[in-house]
Amino acid sequence: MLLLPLLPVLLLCVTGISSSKSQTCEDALKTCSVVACGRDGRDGPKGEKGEPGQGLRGLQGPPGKLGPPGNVGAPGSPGPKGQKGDSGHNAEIEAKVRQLEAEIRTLKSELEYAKKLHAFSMGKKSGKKFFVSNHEAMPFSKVKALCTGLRGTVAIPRNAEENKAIREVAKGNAFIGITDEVTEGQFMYVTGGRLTYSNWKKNEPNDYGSGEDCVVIVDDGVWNDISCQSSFIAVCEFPA
Ligand code: MAN
Ligand code: CA
Ligand code: CA
Repeated sequence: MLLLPLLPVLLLCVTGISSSKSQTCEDALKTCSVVACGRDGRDGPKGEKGEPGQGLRGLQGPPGKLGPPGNVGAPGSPGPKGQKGDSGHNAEIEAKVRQLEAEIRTLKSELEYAKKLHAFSMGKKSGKKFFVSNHEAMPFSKVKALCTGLRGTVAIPRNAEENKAIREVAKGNAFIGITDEVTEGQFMYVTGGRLTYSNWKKNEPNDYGSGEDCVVIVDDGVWNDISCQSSFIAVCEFPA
């Protein structure tokens, strides 16, 4: 009952406080002789979103960061067939081949020179066949094998000149490449064919004793038929 006469003053003070937001309750105590100071009330509910502003739209910003890579796609269809490639080459091997080719050319040249020198030293005449002997006596079969092994044939005189040459090369009695081993009495060249030249000694061939099927060049170049198993000097022949 005691506060009742003060109510108008209290109301004035409350009205005064509420009219100035910056005025605290303590401030109100300075102006009001009577005031009741309590705790602040709770916050009110949030207001509704306001209308969009009326200002100008801002400039577009820079592009954002690159996103993460996508999944690997399915394989594409095969492309068209390419052109044929270069044949493989190896510079090192090619250089070696050129070096070997050069060495072969040098060796061929050296061999030609050595052959010419050898033929000259053996008295070979240009365009004439060439006779060679080691002056060793042996059976006819050995003479054939020796000459074949030297890539030649048993010496055959086809004319008087060659007959003389063989005799001079042999420096003794030598077998020549003529026999009647196939048909008795029918002398043939070991390289094939019937005789086109002969130089038989008087009364030869006589197929003496158990038979004579080989031919030896004797004395001054005349021929005698003789046993193929007997031994005479080997003379080989090489082409002109
Ligand atoms: C004599 C002649 C030749 C024969 C020889 C065989 O010299 O009858 O015809 O070839 O003997 O040693
Ligand atoms: Ca005979
Ligand atoms: Ca004889």
